Amino acid sequence: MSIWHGLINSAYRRWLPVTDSTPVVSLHEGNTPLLRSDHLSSLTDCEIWLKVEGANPTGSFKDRGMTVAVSHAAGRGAEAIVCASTGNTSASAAAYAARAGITAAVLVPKGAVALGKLAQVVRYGAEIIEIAGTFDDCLRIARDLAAHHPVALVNSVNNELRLAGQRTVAYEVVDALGDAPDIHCLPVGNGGNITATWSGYQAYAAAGLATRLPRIWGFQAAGAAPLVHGTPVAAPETAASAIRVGNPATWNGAIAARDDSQGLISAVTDDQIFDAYRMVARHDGIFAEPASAAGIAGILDQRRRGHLAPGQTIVITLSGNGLKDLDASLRDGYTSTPTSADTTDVARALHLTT
Ligand code: AN7
Repeated sequence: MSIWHGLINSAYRRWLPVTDSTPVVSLHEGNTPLLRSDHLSSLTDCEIWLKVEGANPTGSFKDRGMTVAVSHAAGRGAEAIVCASTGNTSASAAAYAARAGITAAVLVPKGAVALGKLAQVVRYGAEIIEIAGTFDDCLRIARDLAAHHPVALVNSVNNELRLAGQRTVAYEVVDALGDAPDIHCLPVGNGGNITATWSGYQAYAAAGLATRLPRIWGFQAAGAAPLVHGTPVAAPETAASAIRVGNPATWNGAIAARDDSQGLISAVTDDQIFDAYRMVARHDGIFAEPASAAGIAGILDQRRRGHLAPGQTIVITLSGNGLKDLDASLRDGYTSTPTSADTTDVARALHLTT
């Protein structure tokens, strides 16, 4: 039996920009479950697989890139890393920095980060800067800081290290399914993950490890869909806070992934996202954060519009863990039955009459 020790210590190491002298900063990220969804498969007449990225150590796909970026920062002797974030990047950066003994500073839009992500950053001990602005403002400032001060930027912008790590999701999918799927769906915010996922498939196919390439279908929230409209959105709005991005930094990469794969980038409403969020928990047993469900909302939307041919193999990235955003789960309240601490009372509440 082989035991998983994280991406850099796995067979995927040869795909990563590390050398023997690069220290390994890892929380044993990667190797996430790829689960078949019986429910979504029957709804779409396709074969649907869910890549559960919320199973990563800090609860999102960001850990794949962060292990590489922070390992390099540690190898260079960096004392501080900085990132802008809608939440998940900051949680991941803070955790890997803690493990490396490096200071992390995270720039987040004030009042716009899910509480679980903030709670993570607090515990990992990062310096938290809450900016009166959007994620896009945070990213602009983080880039400025890195350009003028001795801090390493660990956002995925122009960051081959982060993207190289995030490519591994495609390798895992091909290795699990035996080849690339027909379609890979995922949520799109800043554009890094769609770019990395597509280039991962390309790299594997170029090496002869996959015989074909998937179409990449990316989905943005309707109120934050600059790539769909072809122009930045000044005041992006969606309850799926992870993808509330108005001016994606990896704009060209996202568009290239769409066009080169003969795929699409489309918008889904918050209602569609939240319906999908409830559905995947209720029917597949996977608690994913709202933004994560955009890929499911998207495939169902394409199906409803008659744009999804039956019989295809489809992988959907569920990018983050539902525990990160408890407000989203409880915002509509919940029903429960109060009882006394008495078995008979509980049995009656459960309608167990015999
Ligand atoms: C759950 O944490 O951008 O298109 O700063 O957390 O690569 O940005 C998060 C993005 C999808 C979108 N799903 O990925 C951040 C951040 C979840 C996310 C995305 C994010 P990109």
